[in-house]
Amino acid sequence: MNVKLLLPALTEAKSPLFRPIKYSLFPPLGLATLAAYLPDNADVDLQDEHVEPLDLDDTPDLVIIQVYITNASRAYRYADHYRKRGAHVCLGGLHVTSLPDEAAAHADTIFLGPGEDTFPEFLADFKNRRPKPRYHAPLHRHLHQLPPIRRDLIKRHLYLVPNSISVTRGCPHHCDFCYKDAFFGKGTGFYVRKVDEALAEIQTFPGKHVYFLDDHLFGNPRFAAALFDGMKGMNRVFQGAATVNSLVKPGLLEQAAAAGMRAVFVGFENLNPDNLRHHGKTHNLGRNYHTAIRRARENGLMVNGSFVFGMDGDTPDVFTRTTDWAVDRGIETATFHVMTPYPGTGLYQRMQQSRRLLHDEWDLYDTRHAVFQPARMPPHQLETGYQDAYRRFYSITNILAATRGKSTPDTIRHLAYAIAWKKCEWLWQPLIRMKQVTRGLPLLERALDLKSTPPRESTPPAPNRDTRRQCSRAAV
Ligand code: B12
Ligand code: SF4
Repeated sequence: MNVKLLLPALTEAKSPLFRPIKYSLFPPLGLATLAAYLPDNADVDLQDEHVEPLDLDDTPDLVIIQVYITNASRAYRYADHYRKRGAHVCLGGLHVTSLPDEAAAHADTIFLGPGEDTFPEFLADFKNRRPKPRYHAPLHRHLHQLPPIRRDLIKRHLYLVPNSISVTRGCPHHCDFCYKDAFFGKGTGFYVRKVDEALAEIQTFPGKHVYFLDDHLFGNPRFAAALFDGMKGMNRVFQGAATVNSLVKPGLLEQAAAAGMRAVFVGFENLNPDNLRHHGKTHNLGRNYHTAIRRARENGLMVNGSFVFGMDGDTPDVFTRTTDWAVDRGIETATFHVMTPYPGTGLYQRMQQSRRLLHDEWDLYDTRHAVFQPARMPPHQLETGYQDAYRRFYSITNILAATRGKSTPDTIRHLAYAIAWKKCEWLWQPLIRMKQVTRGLPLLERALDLKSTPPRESTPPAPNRDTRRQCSRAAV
């Protein structure tokens, strides 16, 4: 059997305005996970359009396509193409789960939810020539004794971060703008691998660096503690995501740092507690954002703060207030998003009911465009404010300002990391073109692992006027 696994490029990834490095970071782990269930004698080809031109001139028996919202139109085109060539086409992933009927028009079989149970069931049916048109993930899920992910199918040299791994699925929380509840539905919404199996997979990685793609690496404290314990002495440096409240609590953060964690992605989302409450981000409420950042720094971790603009309480000054706050707090890197109501989420339903959605051009649901009517500004102001926030946060003046009060090693690390990420397209683009991007990995490892010491001050830096105004309203 010839099997083709495809990750079509996100539409924005093909725009000349976007930075190719962002799309050359992670290999298609979901597809490599599914490939593990294929029979040993299958001839398997995995292609990721973010990093290579697709070869569509073949005639596979089975085609597996992963669909995100902004690659949906491409995914459907490729699906139609292969169906015309006689292949059995399977579509799955976040967008298919959100809008199954839309996807079903382009597929022989669609899959709703995670694929660990449904894909092997489909393969058995396919072998018996009785494949169903639709498979729903069961309500009770686990990740025990997964077959080894087919990492041999991943072209490691095409990615900056080939050692990426997911040791959990989902998240224990329920923010209404997030894909999480839409994808996991009423079934188990947060579950973890066996620690030994996760550690065994990490052991196979060459080099030092590991990137955990999990939504909340600290989400199950017992699991996380055992994982970090097992990683101690492996001589790894790693990055992952955690929530504000998990960083504020003593214990896990210290263990993570001792095991090699050097950077953490944190969803601050918004500085206004009314906004957080409105969107169900209750685990951020009443938490001290400053304490989370200070504790991360004291434990030698850099912070990548994630922020969402366009919530109903956001007025046009939200952009400068947020960037000033992030700079004042010394955050190393920031990711900004225009709030985007993904189909299937609570936010989407509310927007639809109140007729605030502007259109359903999924290509533009990329967190860079305003696809709904914001409450307190016109849509174009939300988009330009978002763009200004990036420009402002990553201006050389603000990159330097954000290092204020840091030790020399922390300052060097901060500058190396922020500048390499945002100011070195001239370096990344030729490396990507020459298919040599992995050469950047030792630099990343070294930058992450620069020895870090606690900052000189442990009190919050004096807020500027805007920030003080914000903080008096916010529980941060
Ligand atoms: C890596 C990643 C990316 C990569 C994607 C390319 C790649 N190589 O995969 C890059 C960097 C390009 C990216 C970009 C963005 N991302 Co992103 N990303 C991720 C991340 C961290 C990991 C994905 C992963 O590998 N998961 C692990 C594997 C095992 O799971 P999986 O891929 O989902 O595959 C499973 C199932 O989906 C299913 N499945 C998938 N396809 C198929 C097909 C078939 C046939 C079957 C049977 C099953 C199946 O089975 C697999 C095994 O269970 C996730 C967070 C997460 N924890 O998943 C966010 C995530 C997907 N990203 C997200 C966001 C918001 C974005 C951005 C908008 C961010 C931004 N502002 O730029 C953009 C654009 C996304 C878009 N347009 O839809 C959101 C959700 C987006 C959404 N559509 O709802 C997520 C969920 C993070 C979050 N918690 O909010 N991202
Ligand atoms: S904490 Fe993050 S991953 Fe979890 S539901 Fe909220 S936004 Fe989604």
